[in-house]
Amino acid sequence: MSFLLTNVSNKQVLLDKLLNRTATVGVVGLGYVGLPFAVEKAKVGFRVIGIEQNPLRAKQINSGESYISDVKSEELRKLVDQGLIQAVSNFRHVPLLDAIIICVPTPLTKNLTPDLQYVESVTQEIAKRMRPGQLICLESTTYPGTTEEIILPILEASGFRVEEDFYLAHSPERVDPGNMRYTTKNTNKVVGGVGPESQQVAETFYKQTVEHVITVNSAKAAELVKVFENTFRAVNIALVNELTLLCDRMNLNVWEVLEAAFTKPFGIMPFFPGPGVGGHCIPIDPHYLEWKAKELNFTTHFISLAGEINRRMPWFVRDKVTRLLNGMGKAVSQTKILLVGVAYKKDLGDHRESPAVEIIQLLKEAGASVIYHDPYVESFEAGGLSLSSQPLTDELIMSSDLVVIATDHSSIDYNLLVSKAGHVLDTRNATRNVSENRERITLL
Ligand code: SAJ
Repeated sequence: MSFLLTNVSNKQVLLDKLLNRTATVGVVGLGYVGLPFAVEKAKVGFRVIGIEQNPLRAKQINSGESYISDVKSEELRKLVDQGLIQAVSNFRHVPLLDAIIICVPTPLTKNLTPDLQYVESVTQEIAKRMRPGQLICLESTTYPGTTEEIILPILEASGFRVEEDFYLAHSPERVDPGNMRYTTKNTNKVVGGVGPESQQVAETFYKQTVEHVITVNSAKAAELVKVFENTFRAVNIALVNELTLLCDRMNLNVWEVLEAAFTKPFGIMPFFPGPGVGGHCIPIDPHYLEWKAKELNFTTHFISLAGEINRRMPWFVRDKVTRLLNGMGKAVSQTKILLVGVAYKKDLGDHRESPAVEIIQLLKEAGASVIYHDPYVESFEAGGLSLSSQPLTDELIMSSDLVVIATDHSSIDYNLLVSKAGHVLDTRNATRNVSENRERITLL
């Protein structure tokens, strides 16, 4: 009888706390997923404790300073001042938490295999301090099976039992950094519990802040939903990148072809070529599925091929630069190249996995002197490079043998850039509205 009562009271107590917003929510990892999530939970009245391993970031949060462009500091400061958000750099508060949401990075190793070290280490820390009546939910993108095969055993090593003492689910993050239309609050959220009790608790939790919660029958299904979403993008981006390589050989303008193709009012979706695929999602997440499929003796051809084509693009850009300079009678090793944009996508300052960094490396290896301008990236250290953004002056543009547009930031005056440049290689069709001096522009 006592077991039955405990079980019913565990879940009911937690559900009541979630419904009346008296629950304390823990968010492990206050990055581009965790911090917006923490703010949304605090805005509806939950007390949120962010567990952020970087003490500098934790300090910034506690002083109401946002380092994520999608979170405004004044909004964060208000919630911190109300005592609704605080950040710590340890796991001491775990026993106080009713819901613990894991939003840590899931990178790849050098040979494209999943690196779950952050997920495993935070789960270990939680397992040491967990208590009955808690919901643990993984939001990090990962291969199907991670929640049940990796997280669950670590948590149950504590002696507690899932579905009875604690509840476990996966709810993939769906954050499009810089997207002002779709936010953490209004983006449909998929939720999959490891069992019916966990499903009910997780669904109740997310319904407190997300307008539409979509439930699937397992954590594994929820994990696959997300990896499919990113694979869908990687494959379609690779398709238009491959078309770009073919159009280069056919001497056709791929941008004109695609623009015309996307006038079809049904059965197509716009994707555009680029200098490669950056960010911490699209170039990475599909390989989590590729790796897991191999365990089942299954080859995910589309993922492998898409990755191979997308990773080829920086090399194609270097090849195009070499041909352009050759046409000017200039050897790459004797030239000065100005790269405009190093962020992995427009109007953001994130340069992680950015193809622009690899393009700089390749051009420097070919002997070129390369400088960059990016209004969002003051300086960066990556791939053995340590560079700072140079002011985009007329002199800088005119003194460059070639300008390469690698990121199509909206704030750049492309008319002015082209009017001052000797020649521009535009890998993003950022100059599509430039009408004068078109002869100075080569598109990818
Ligand atoms: N890219 C292209 N051509 C395209 C679209 C994108 O070359 O047509 C490049 C971008 O320049 C960028 C990379 O691909 O380097 C990734 O672009 P992205 O638009 O997918 O942006 P992410 O990775 O910041 O965000 C994506 C989300 N984006 C969208 O859905 C639009 C979404 O896939 C995920 O919610 C998110 O990753 C994530 O966290 O998984």
